[in-house]
Parts: sequence; structure tokens; C-alpha cells
Amino acid sequence: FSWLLSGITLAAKIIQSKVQRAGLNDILGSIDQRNVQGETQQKLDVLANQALLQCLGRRGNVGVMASEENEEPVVVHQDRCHGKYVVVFDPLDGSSNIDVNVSVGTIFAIHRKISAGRHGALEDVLQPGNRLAAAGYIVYGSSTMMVYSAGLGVHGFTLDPGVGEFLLSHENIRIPDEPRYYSANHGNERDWTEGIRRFTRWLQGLEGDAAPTLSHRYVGSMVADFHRNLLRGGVFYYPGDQREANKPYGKMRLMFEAQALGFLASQAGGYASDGIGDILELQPHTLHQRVPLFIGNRDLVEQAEAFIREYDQEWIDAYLPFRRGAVATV
Ligand code: P6P
Repeated sequence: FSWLLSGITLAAKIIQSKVQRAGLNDILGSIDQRNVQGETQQKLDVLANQALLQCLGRRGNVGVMASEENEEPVVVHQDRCHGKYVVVFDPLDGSSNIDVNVSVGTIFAIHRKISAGRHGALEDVLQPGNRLAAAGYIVYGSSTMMVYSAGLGVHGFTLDPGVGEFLLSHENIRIPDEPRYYSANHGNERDWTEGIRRFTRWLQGLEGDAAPTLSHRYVGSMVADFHRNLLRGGVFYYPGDQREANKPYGKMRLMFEAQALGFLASQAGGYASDGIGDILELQPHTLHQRVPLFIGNRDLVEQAEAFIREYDQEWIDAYLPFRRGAVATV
């Protein structure tokens, strides 16, 4: 397992070296290709994807890899009878921020292979988050830090550029009981449901009693926003909406963002929900499935669920078919 992790940290060092020089090496900007999400692929996220595929593909104990940048999982076919792990990753989350020098991140989740066949399959990838063996992220910010859990608490390792190694810097991270921030994109407020609007006013101390008084922080890079709330206490939410496009399932990816970060939140004493229930209990139906996401301090996330139950029955009815897998999210 540590050999697998060394594949991730090697890829992280390669990515970090490219991220910090992106403005110099003409790898900024897009390559005018679109990824499976329909998003313009920035050159750096293509390079990051290649680094992870190569560093993990040669580890021997990785049977399947699934990337947010690839339509389908990559089954590692070399003769590896011991390819017992599945690695799911978003190679460079928040990549639209690269050109403006805002922190970006790599998110990874590690499942154990469950299929009977010699080589991995999609069923090995589409497992619920409560079966994760480990998960973590690397945040490429003022320093480069890997935050990781294998089910025994959350620990932070900071890259020492002089040594070229990640050194333990934050042992047993716990989300503070007293939250300080909430993170949401107010630009989408016109499309929020009644329950989300009331939840937001509650967070701002404008509605209801026992409301916290939080500051708003949102950089539009999930790893950066999550990392701040993990260390300082708070809640990040990207709800579903009822725009005319009617995407009650929102934007966040279950397999590539929500599961890994939900696992870390849970290990640090927090909680992650799709607005109805625990993200880690959700049985995935498709690789690029999207879910609404509320993640951070448990009491704040549970308050969001309460507002949704009270005011958003229409949204719940619209979202449930996607949650059950009766209809695929796009
Ligand atoms: P918006 C990046 O594309 C991402 O998936 C997350 O990193 C980030 O939190 C979110 O989208 C930002 O989305 O719509 O607020 O720009």
C-alpha cells in the first residue's frame, strides 16, 4: 500500500513542479480539447492526468484507474495477479483557476478490487464511499501539502522542496467544533431553492435562532475551499438547482470529488451529504455521476438537510430519480 502511495506522491511532485512554473513553460491556457465533462482541458490538467496514469500504472498493485479526465476507467493489463487496488482521481481540480494563480489540487480515492475476474472492471470503481480503503488530496498552494486518511484519522504532509519529500506537519487533523467560514457561489443564488436560501441566511445570522456568525470564503477551487474549512471549521456547499436546465443533481462529481473529501470530512469528525443523506452511503451508478454536496462541520451540514426537508420537497422529488440511478446525471 505504501508502494502505491509512493506513486501518488511521485506524481504530486511532478505536478507541483509544473504548476509552479506554468506561467513560464507555455503550458498555461487550454489546448482547445474538451474533457468528458465538456470542459475545456487546460494543458496542465492533461499533464497531471498523464503523470498519475504513468506513476500509478507501473506500481504493480493497481488493477484499475479511473480519472475525471477519462471517459472510461483504465484497466491495467500487464500481468499483475496482485492488482488489488483501484485508484480514482481528479488530476487537477479547479484547473480553470490555473491561469490566475489560485490554488488547485489533486483528489484521490483508493478502493479495494472486488470483482472476481483477473483484471479490474467498472464494478471495482463504482463502490460506495463507506468502502474506501483510503483517500486524500494534494493542494498546490503557498505550500504543497498532501492530506490523507486510511481510516485512522486525517494527517497532513507538507512538501519540503529542499528535501523533495512530504514531511508530517499536521497529525490527526480534526475539524474545529466552532466553525468560521461558509463557502458557496452566490452567483448561483437566483437558482437556489427556498431551503438553500434560508440555510444561507441562517449561516449569515439573518434567519432563525442559534445561528453561527460565519465569514464567507469561496475561491472556486474545491480542494482549496475544503482545506480551509477542514483546518478552520466551516461548510462548503454546491447545491442542486432548479434552473430551466433543471439539474437538481448540481455540479460536483461523486466519484472524483465528493467521495474522497466526504471520507476525509468523516474521519476528521465532520460529515458530507447530498442534501438528503450521507454521501458515503450513496451507491454510485455511473462513473461521472454528479451530486449536490454539503460538506464540513456536521451540525452545519445537518442544518442544511433540515432546511431542505422543510422547504424543498419539489427539489427532492426532482432529484430522487437521479439519486436512485433511474436517470443518469449528465
Ligand atoms: P463554480 C472546479 O471546476 C470545481 O469542480 C470545484 O473545484 C469548484 O469548487 C467548483 O467547480 C467551482 O464551480 O460553478 O462555482 O465555478
